[in-house]
Amino acid sequence: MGRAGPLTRLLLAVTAGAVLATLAGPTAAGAAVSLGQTGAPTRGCGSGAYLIQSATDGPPSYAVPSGAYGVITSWSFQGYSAGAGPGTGRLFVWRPTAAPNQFIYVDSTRPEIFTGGAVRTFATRLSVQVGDVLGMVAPEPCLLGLPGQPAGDQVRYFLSPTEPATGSQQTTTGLLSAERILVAAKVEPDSDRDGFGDETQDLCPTRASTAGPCHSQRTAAIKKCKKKLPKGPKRRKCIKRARKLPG
Ligand SMILES: [Ca+2]
Repeated sequence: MGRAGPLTRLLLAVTAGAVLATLAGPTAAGAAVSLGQTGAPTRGCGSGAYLIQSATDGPPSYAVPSGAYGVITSWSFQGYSAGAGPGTGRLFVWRPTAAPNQFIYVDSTRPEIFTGGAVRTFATRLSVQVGDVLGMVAPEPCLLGLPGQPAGDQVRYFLSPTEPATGSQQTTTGLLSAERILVAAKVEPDSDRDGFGDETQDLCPTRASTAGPCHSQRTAAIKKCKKKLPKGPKRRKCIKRARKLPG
């Protein structure tokens, strides 16, 4: 091979920039990350097929990374712009097992209506664990399967006339190679494991007992001292003790 052409050099520079941006970004501190990818769908998804992105040949990953994750707080999809129209679909989350063709059904979103040719993002709240992968059920085209896709991209699927129960283990009956489900999701940390994403859904990410504002123990205790005790040394002592509580 000869020297890298201008386009190759540009791509290398862009890639290097993206890597630096990633390293410099807040992801290392456990900020929200994006899973999967959107794009113009090119292949049908089979109207009732439960699709699972069981493997990817390269980034972006469809699996929840290690860390304090989390909760899927939104998901995105670009509707098909021809044929029967953009249609509807749901995001599913699956937990891999030791058997490559068996997955535990974790949770799913409600059906959402897509927009043809445009990416739409939908709010949701799905608790996930490290290693959980994205899946989808959509009657309209939702797969990317253009020639040249790496063979290591794998979508497993099964058909079911009724929806499986959450928590149930399902066996996939089909395997599509060189395919990606064009669905993306945002997963946020959930440090207190209360099922609310710490960045956009949980106003008190340090306490599992509430997703509302953190009530300061200190403020509450000082208030109690003032209500309970008349002005004097007892009240001052009470307040002094209360000031040592977490704010
Ligand atoms: Ca939380």
